[in-house]
Amino acid sequence: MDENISNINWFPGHMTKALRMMEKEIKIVDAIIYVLDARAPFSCVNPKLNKLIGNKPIIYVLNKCDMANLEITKDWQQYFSKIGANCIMLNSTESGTAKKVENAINLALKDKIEKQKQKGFKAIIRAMVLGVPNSGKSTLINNLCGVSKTITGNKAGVTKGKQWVKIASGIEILDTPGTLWPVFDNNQVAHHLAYIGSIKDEVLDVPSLSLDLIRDLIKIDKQILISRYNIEICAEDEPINVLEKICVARGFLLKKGELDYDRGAFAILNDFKQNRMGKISLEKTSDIKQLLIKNRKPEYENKN
Ligand SMILES: Nc1nc2c(ncn2[C@@H]2O[C@H](COP(=O)(O)OP(=O)(O)O)[C@@H](O)[C@H]2O)c(=O)[nH]1
Ligand SMILES: [Mg+2]
Repeated sequence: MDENISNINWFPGHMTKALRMMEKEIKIVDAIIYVLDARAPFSCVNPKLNKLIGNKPIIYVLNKCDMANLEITKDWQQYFSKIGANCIMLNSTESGTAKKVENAINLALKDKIEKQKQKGFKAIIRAMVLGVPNSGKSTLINNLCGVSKTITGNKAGVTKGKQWVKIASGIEILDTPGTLWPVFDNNQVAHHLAYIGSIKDEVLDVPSLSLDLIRDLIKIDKQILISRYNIEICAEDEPINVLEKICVARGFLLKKGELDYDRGAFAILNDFKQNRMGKISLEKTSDIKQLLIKNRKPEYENKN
């Protein structure tokens, strides 16, 4: 798997184009809303965006917090506040909750708004929404608007063009297409991004990715798989044995009674994506040291 995933072309031309668009638009932006999937906040930070963001204030959103382990997400929020970063937990699909983001923007830009007021202007605040594909950027913006102005979908790369959206309180928001980065120097990051649906299935090796997911889930808590598939897992089981057990339990069989590994692999990855295994966090704050490798300091480490 490690070999495969580093050879995938997940950086198609439209992402280069998107980065160019973002480079241009970021000049007029006052703040960044950085949408992270709460299940894998570390992996969602794009190391290539550090330079682009510069010193603009960042509001980190731990989105999809309804899909992650609540205690672990709270730890992440604490971690961010300890390093002086703005961070909020959010379920963007719950209507009205994105007000928290609006409040955070107003707070982060308090001085600018005040200065504009003193000059007799009504401040217009512009914020750019960044995040890997499928992290919930468009859903968050829809929530802020109260209507479906942007297109959302549970598939990497649904947002393509440039879309400025005015939200009620004098804040304009730019949705951006999710961007990844050309080289993953950390395989764990690549795996996590694949599990959460940021990398299109079409470019992934689904069978071997499913074995990685099984291995990772057993590490977190083997009960997750035992309960979901009603199987037994013994200490000597390799991921492939677990996949076989899942195929048997689900009746994924081919004509001659052989196991349908492909179908089993697809089911596991899909079950995780659809949150059918419960609230699972792939990354804890205590894993940071393990996940950090040369040249991949998350940008929030550099803040303050
Ligand atoms: N459960 C849950 N689903 C979410 C949340 N935010 C987004 N989604 C779902 O995630 C998928 C991708 O969302 P989208 O906004 O298109 O992601 P984008 O690619 O970052 O713009 C959609 O199916 C959304 O309904 C959230 O906070 N909780
Ligand atoms: Mg989108």
